[in-house]
Amino acid sequence: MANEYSIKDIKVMEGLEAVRARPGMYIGSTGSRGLHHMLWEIVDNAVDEAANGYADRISVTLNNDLSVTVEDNGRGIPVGIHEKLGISGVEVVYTHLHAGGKFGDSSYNYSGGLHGVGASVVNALSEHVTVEVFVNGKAYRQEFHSYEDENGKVISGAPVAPLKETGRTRLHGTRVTFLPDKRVFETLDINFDTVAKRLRELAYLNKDVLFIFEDDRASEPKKREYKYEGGICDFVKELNNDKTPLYAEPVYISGEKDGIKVELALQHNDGYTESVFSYVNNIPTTEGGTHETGFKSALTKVMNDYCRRVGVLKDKDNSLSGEDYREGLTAVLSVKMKNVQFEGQTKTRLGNTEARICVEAVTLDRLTHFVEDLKNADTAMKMADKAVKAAKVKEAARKAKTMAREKNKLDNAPLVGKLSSCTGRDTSINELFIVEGDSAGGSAKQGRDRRFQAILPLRGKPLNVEKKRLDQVIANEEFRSIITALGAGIGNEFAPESLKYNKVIILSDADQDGAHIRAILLTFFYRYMKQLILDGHVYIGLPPLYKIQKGSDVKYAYSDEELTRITKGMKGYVLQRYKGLGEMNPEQLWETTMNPENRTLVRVNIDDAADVERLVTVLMGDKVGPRKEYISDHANFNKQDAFAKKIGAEVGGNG
Ligand code: 1YM
Repeated sequence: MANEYSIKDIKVMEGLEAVRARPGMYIGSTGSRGLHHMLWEIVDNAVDEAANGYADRISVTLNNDLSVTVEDNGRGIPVGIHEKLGISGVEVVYTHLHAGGKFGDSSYNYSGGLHGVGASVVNALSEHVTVEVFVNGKAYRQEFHSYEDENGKVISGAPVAPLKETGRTRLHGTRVTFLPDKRVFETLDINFDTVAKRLRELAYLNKDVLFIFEDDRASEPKKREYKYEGGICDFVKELNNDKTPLYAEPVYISGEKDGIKVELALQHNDGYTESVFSYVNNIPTTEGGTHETGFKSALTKVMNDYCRRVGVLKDKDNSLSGEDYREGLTAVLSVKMKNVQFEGQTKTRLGNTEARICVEAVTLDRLTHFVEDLKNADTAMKMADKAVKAAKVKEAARKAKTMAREKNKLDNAPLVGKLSSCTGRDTSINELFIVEGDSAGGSAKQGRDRRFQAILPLRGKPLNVEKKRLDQVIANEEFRSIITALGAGIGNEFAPESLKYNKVIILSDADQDGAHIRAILLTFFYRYMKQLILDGHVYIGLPPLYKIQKGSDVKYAYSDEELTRITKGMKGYVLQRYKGLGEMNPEQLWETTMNPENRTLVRVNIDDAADVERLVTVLMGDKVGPRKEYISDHANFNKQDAFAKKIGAEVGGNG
């Protein structure tokens, strides 16, 4: 296709070409993640507009032709002509890689993404992009496309024509439609749940903004709307939904200092777990960072001062620790700032020192005011009481822990409890199978490759850890044998470098009990060895559901769909449904579930800690209603285990 426009913009096109040449550098990957990243870049621009107070409605539509439309009701991308470049603001934003430091009045850029280059990156990696701007009663439109020139070279993101006024309108805002280029991406399949989950999270983090999500790709369109008037308070309430809060309304504080905006909502429940979810510029900081540190030290200080002032702590008493004040705490901390520095293994830890100073100062000031306000006396006292109890229990726990350690020293033999260790010493390849039931454990022990596979059978259901304290967990024999087998300690003392296995594989039956056991084990790892999951060591083994035998030919099916596929047109076969691992003989168990060549493992990864937390609560909390529902919905797992899928696990061939 001829293109009259791009000639004078050769330099610009070269910029976008660089994006084409190395898409990974700009959006991380050309797989599913990268594809979703494209959407987030455009959504970020709309969210910025809302965060600056100009928009309160953002919609995302997945269209039937696999293009995506994002729209906001803000000011609209500037349509005026850029002084130096001689092209419209819209065109600058969509073709100039470094149209960073914004065009109009330079306000915040909260988007954590590509700092203003996002739109041009999306354009560079799209087959076509249409930008529509509605402002001052007028509608404008510009299209961009990628095409092959005479030499077969792909020119990407080229304007088809300059921005054009197309008519009158009563709307205001920006509408962007883009079709990701199938020559760039391995898949164009945007995941409904991923988008819904993220938009919901954004709705919590940007209160009063309405997010509308429509999926028009299927024959039955789906639609979701999210809007939270309570913002992160609603988020905290939702996280505590299945628990028993100690006071009805979350504590909410907010403030701004040195250009950093801080928002915090917290509410204690009667459980023992600390769940702090922090964000910077709407991006989850799973690994925490300076802002969390600032919050935690301020909370400890404010509460210790309060406890002394009201006499909960006497002069002779030691101050309580931060952990005590955070027992049963659910909190959401959201910080908005410029020049964000991410650190850590997964680049999800905030590194900026000024964030610690600012969050600490704002929290100290506002939270002190809160607890000193007489109308909050009840809440403040409940927080204090909870911490005092926690401190008392901790002392008992400390003793129990020492005892457990002493006991482990005594038991310090290669054989830990019922563990059948492997013979090889290479911890980088060794695998530990945690197997439901003694009989399956026996088959696994006989069927395994003993050079690198160790077996730990579990008798019955392990203790439900949700409602237990660390000392009670350690006192439980099943968990103690897991802790000892892994050899890396527990809780704050977990030492990944001492880990004895590279893969920890949970093997349980494909029924409700199996799902429950799996959930309990994952909860245990999540609570007490989170690093094990973060480092990708935890897997779920998938045993087959059916054996299909015809003569000497044996096949296995891991889901009902697979069974249908295998048996289609097949005659005279014998079908066996495995009700449990115990029904398989050692050879079959090896062949189908343990042999790295054939098996399917699901790696458990914490993509969204908030989700696990919620899920875990539903499964483990004391409200039986939601739990039953969940288990019967999901216990029957298909090829991808529904539970694992829910917590963001990915299915991998043999891991
Ligand atoms: C559906 C995507 O891009 N909305 C959007 C983008 C911008 C503005 C408003 C905007 C920003 C500013 C001034 C400013 C952008 N403008 C620019 C740039 N929605 C979507 N809505 N006026 C309008 O930040 O100063 C980049 S993005 F650079 F032109 F200002």
